[in-house]
Amino acid sequence: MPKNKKVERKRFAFASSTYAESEFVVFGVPDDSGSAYRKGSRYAPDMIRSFVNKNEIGGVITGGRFSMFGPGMKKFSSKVHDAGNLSRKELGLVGKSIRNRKVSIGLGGDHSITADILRAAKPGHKWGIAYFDAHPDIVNSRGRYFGSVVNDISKLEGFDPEASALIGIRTPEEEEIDNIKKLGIEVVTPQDIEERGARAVAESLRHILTADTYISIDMDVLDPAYAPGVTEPEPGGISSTQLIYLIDKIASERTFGVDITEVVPKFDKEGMTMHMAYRLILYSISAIDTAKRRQSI
Ligand SMILES: [Mn+2]
Repeated sequence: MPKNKKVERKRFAFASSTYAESEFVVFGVPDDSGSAYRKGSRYAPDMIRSFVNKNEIGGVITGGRFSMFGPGMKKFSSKVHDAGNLSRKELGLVGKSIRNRKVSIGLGGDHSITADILRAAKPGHKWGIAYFDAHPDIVNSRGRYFGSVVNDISKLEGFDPEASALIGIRTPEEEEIDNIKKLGIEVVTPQDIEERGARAVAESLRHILTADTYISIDMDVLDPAYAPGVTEPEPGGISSTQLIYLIDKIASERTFGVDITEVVPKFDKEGMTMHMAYRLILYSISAIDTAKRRQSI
């Protein structure tokens, strides 16, 4: 353990850009007040930062730019800023950065922070979500907690359910099935991915996610074999390779934000869930960066 712990930086080693120059703004929301059962996701933002900063992460920093290899060994090079931790009330800063055309990368915290981020972001006239989760989070008998996120989002201005999808869903409640039908939102289960293959699923998702898109990842979308350190683990989830593949294929120049929620460090095994969360941050940046650059050529 380092002796002078107080000088440990609460930012990612790869986040080497100033806010003004940055293309991506990483921030934590250390708040799990919207969750139940196995609480502790409020520790995730700093624990993931510490884990990453103590381990070999690869990549090089030159001129405020961080470069490394993403999925499929594609090189990316991006300007990433870490804005530190924010309370739910301070998320206006994130909204401002999105309106300044920076991509926000949020780290929960429990999944209810996603609705708060989008409420602050005011993304505009038409936008959708790619929502990776074991649970549909579309309860409407109760609001503003980790089980009602999609229902809360559906009330925001400009949200288009037809340009949105719930991916990896496997343990709905009865009222959630009704709400999914009412909203008319696309659902892709792990069974669908098994049957159709990730490639076909990614292609159909690209036809659905045609508006500005926010990608939200509840780490329980993964099988507990890949991500044991979550609030509510559910067997029968997707693999880390499938998740990375899908993010890589659906992220586009229209992706305005990503978040990763529900990591609970105290239930993690050998840091594997935190390591995956960190990879997802960088691979999301890689995928969005690649899409934007393709667009600008
Ligand atoms: Mn969730």
